[in-house]
Amino acid sequence: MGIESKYIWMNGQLVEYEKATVHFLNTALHYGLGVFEGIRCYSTERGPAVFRLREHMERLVNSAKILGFRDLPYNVNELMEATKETIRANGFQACYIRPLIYHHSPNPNLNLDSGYPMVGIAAWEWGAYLGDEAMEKGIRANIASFTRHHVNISMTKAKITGNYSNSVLAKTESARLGFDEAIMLDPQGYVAECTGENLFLVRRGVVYSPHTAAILEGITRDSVIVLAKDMGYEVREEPIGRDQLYIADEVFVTGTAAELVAVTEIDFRVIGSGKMGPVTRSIQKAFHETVRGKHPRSAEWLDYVNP
Ligand code: PPE
Repeated sequence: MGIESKYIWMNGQLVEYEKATVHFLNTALHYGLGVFEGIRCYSTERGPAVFRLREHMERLVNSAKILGFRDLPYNVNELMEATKETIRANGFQACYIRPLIYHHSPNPNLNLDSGYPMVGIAAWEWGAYLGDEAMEKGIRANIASFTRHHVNISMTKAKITGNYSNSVLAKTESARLGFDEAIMLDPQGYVAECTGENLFLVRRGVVYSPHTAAILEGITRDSVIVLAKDMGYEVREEPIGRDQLYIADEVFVTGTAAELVAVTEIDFRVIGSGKMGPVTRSIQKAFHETVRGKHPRSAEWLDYVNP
């Protein structure tokens, strides 16, 4: 189960996997001038269904706007249709989808207006991002020695490819130290997010998450807040310090790739019972039901690939 597929959609056409290439002098490669999404398609009783496809494509278009692209060759509806076409062409029941709008310039320089946006959409069959065991057992995390982006240095609402060197610094450090994932603090020292996930803590039955000013507005995060409120939990979005994580009853992370995974240890401190807690478990269960078409919220959030 690698990242291979039969076809990648590129600029309006399905291209064979091996032929979906860009040139060495491409500006996206040299300057990190791309914006991307991570989306999941789940297998359901009504065939493959994409979770919150419109919201993901809206965020992609917003990322492009934040980076400074002024005219895109495709709108949200066209990008949604192209995504479903890519899944159908590859015959996937469940997959991860990676759209990318990348800059191309015949005359590379640091002015975005020297080039124009190109668009690709890939899909591949991808299992549990943090490992199969993590879904049940949870993960061990460290606080990264690298600071998350300042809101006026890199744009935190945009999934800009270049921004991810910050995540790569933290993730690599974390892995080399023997942890599963890194928690990143914002420039003021408050908890921001992980390298590719948002973060939640539970204390005395209340669910907390850092407010969105300095983090990516995760679509899984939003879904989890809705599901948690549906279940009657109080959810508070407010600044969180690292020591609040240490003494939380439960901590968990959310993301398209990672889905919903408990954090059972941070900086060598056991969180709560050291196992996935009851609140995390209940929300994880609701999330899994939702994405598989088995929850009252499914109808609103699933986009079926085969009409
Ligand atoms: N924060 C960051 C920095 C982030 O990259 C993601 C998604 C999230 C939060 C969660 O957002 P959402 O997926 O909308 O709930 N990270 C994507 C890329 C991971 C990667 O390794 O690449 C993802 O989960 O698809």
